[in-house]
Amino acid sequence: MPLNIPNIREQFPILESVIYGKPLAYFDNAATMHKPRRVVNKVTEVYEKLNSNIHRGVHYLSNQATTAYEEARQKVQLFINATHSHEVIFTSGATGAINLLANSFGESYMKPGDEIIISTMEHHSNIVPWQMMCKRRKAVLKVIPINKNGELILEEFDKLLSPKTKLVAVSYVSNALGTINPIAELTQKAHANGSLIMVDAAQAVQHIKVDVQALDLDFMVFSGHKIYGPTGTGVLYGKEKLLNEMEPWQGGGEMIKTVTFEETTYNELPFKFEAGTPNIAGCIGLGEAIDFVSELGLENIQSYEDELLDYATKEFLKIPGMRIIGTADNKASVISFLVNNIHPFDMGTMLDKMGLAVRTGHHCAQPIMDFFGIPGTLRASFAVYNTKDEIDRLVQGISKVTQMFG
Ligand code: C6P
Repeated sequence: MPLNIPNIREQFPILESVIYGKPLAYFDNAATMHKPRRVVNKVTEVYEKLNSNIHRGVHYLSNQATTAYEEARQKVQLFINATHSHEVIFTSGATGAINLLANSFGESYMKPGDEIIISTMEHHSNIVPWQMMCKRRKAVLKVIPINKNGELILEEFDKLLSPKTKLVAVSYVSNALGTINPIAELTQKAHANGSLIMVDAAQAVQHIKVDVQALDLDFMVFSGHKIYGPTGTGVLYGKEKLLNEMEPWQGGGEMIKTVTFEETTYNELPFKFEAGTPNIAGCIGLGEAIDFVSELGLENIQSYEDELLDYATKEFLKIPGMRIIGTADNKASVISFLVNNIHPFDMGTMLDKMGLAVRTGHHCAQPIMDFFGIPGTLRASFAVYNTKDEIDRLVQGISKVTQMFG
């Protein structure tokens, strides 16, 4: 069903911003997305009408806040099609979720000499926590290589799998290249080898339907702020059995059943993994963001964004000297690029003066930049509120800067 884009844009007050006298055209959606008014209002409403700590009080407001928080968990459950709502652990973001998993999984399952497989195209958040865990547990980190289009080399993945592989931790969509990885195939191969899989869906859930049961994922993480929700929110999904087996990472309030100075017993799921007061208003706001996405329909969002990606790719390639980094067959709405030898920072700064917000740098994915032998790229990433007119302005802006640099 075609989306009513002008109507969608009206729901995002920030899109009316004027930057250096020019209307804002925001292409930094992979870094964070803007929030529709209903999400902002929901967070305000929590503070104005519900504010109270959850799962603790007998009083009215505490019960109201607890109900709203747990309803948000159920919205996430339905959105990712988890079997139980207690398989949804609220975290501070994808980074928080991966650190939780790396610590708990490491403590519970990894022995010296065990192996974990990641890929060359991971975000630092899906590299560093595993490196730290491998150091602690004397485990081995292996890396799936990519080809020059920015796609995983699956035959090499097959060779890396071994009886010692405990976990495969890969991104669904690369933030720096836009590549959509063949998660169903990777999962099937990991499981056939007796290994578990964790999918970093930080750049996927806002574009593609991620059904954890259909894909048979063991773990999955994402960030709320990249799916039109508040910052400081995120999710770790895990299969009930695995979460039950795992040791908690952080200790504190809410994650305990009983505490004495001799011993502590832990709470049941999901609370075992949610020590301390969580981001109550933020998580309720994330539930509202999920409603926003679900009401538009992810398939509608995806087909509109695919249209933007195709259009932008064709128009970008008309610019002399344009080099797109990440040319996989299957891509989400992210374009990383360089033009001639213009430094991304210079181009990005000049585009900013035209009201065009793109990201520049290594995008927290330095191994990808090393692979392509470049210091960084410019990156334009599209959300459902972007338009072809905005892309035309971006193309004109890039062309103008290119001409200025001769
Ligand atoms: N990528 C980008 O501009 P946090 O910071 O925890 O919300 O998300 C971390 C993260 C994990 N995995 C992937 C694939 C990501 O893209 C990100 C965040 C942003 O590309 C910030 S560097």
